[in-house]
Amino acid sequence: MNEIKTLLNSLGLPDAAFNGGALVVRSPIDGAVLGSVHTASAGDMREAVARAHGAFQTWRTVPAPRRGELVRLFGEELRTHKSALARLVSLEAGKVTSEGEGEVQEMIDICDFAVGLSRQLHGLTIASERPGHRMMEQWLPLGVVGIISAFNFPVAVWAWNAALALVCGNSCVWKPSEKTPLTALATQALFDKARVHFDAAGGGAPAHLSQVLQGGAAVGEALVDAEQVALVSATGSTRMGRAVGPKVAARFGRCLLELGGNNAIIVSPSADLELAVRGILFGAYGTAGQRCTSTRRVIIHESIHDELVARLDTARASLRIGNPLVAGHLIGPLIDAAAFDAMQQALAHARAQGGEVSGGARVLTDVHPEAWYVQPALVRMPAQTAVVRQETFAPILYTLKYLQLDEAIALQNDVPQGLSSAIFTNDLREAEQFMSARGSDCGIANVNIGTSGAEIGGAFGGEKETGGGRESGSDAWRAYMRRTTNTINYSRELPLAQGVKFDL
Ligand code: UN1
Repeated sequence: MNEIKTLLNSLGLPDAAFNGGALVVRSPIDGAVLGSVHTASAGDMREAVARAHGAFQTWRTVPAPRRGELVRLFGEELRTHKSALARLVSLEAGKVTSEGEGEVQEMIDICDFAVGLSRQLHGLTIASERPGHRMMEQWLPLGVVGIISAFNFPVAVWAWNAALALVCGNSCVWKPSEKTPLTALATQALFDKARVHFDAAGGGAPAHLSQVLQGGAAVGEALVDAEQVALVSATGSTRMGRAVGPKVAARFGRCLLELGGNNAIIVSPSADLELAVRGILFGAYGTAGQRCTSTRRVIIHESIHDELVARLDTARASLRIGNPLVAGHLIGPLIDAAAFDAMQQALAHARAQGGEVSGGARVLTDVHPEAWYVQPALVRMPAQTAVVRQETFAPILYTLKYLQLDEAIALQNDVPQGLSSAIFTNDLREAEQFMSARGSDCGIANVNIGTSGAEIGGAFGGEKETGGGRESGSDAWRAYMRRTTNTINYSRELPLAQGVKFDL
């Protein structure tokens, strides 16, 4: 308890911020209570959105490179407090130390990216058909951006959204997962610090530029329903996305959805099996299988199937499971009992559907009776049955066989989700086919690396039930701006387009 108090204080949170609230926070590491935070009501959320809308009126007029300076200062706070925030991510989300640090690094990276972007945000100039006319497009600030984030990347995914939204001239309102409220409060505190430094150096950032409100579905719903929220960016389950999408569409708001994945790796006969084993292990079992990009399926050519599955199974059984803060442990706990139940249910279905299961049992109950550590599971499946086609947020890897690449690609695509995918091959034709129009149907298609652990420089997101949104790098910033097309007449005539005559 003392450790967490010191940690949270060092991140800028006063005791009152994490004591005496209605939302009790437990660490998945050992089930210990970390604190209790205050929750908001739907009414509070509506008021927060109104304040954010006020902040937007000012912020949109601040030059974009100045807005970038605020994000740069925030990135500096993240650098200074990287290890403390990473430790909090481990305590609250159960990530092993290196992955907790990687999560904060991902926040720093997107800040850097956004700072560079703040001097660009460029539109096109377009040739006009009329003499003495010029056409161009501009990208202008959009409004209030609502961010709903999940427990598994409790702060990085918010940062992808917030860093871009802020340089684009928007204000943000954040509804984090109820499972990870402390990392959200700490991140907000670091942002507030950056804002104080920004003000000291000239200022211009309104008070309610970024706010965080804790609570359950009702609070999230108030955010989704608020007319003044121009863009709702939501990360979570497909079920959540199905609830959010139509509500935002009904009021003609914009939605950016990052939902479930059911990511596969194809391993072809020419693959470097050493690389493939490492890529598959990290993808399937890293973060205890709790990434939206986690590898859920491996589709292996018949000629190497038995050898690769045996190697994977041996390596799987040797992965060190335990307290994620202890050096050397690679697999931390599942987030909670519900995650464990879902995993066991999926394994039961897999057995009933012909699967042969290795691992999957609960472990470390003697040391951590109130936590949910599991052996990673490998399931040899006879076919891509119903359970394989669904996303289970746990370390389960289903293995499947193929003979022809077309068949492997068809299997890879024959799931409702379309986030990430990969092929391990040294055959150029196979690699190119996999990435082509008749290849993977996912938003991410990798060659000789796994499905998870994307860099921030690329656009991140996927198709089908994954929701279609793109966040993070490339031109994902455009989702946070509105486009205007401008036609300017600098002649003394008024020619109409398409040769239309309307002479008086
Ligand atoms: C998520 O699991 O919601 O590509 C995001 C990755 C990370 C982000 C995952 N950079 O695995």
